[in-house]
Amino acid sequence: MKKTGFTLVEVLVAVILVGLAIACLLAANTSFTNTNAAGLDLSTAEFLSEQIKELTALLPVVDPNTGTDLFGPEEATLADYDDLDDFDEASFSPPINADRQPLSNFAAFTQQVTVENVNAADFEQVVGDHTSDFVKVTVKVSLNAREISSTSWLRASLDE
Ligand SMILES: [Ca+2]
Ligand SMILES: [Ca+2]
Repeated sequence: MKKTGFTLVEVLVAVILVGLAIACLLAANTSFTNTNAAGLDLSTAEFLSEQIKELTALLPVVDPNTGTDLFGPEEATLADYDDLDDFDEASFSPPINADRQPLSNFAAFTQQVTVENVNAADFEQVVGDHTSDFVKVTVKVSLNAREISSTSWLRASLDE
């Protein structure tokens, strides 16, 4: 018997194989895109945490005028905040940069700041406001109300 072309079954098998290959490529591409997007969001979150760190780096830990009288903002507006605990429980959406300006390009992101005194012997242990020389600042960044990163660092009031 002489074969002159492909049988219907051979053609069908070939079509199915090509279809499977395309489906696999599409799936791989989608997961790559998702991973890429998540990486980009994390980089943005890191950038936004960094803005708060830079903004507060030069501020004293306690208010220059009233000292430890009050924990929290003595001033009415962000522009006048002049110590670290002024930023406790502050939430910025759109997020702000190190110059306290809103970053409207990142409007879907939120910076949530927490300022806590921690035990000098155990930085994991939160103590009463203004009862230690060490302060932990935490910035949580969320995208569309979903938290995507949390960054903390320490400041000491000893260095002032
Ligand atoms: Ca203040
Ligand atoms: Ca304050």
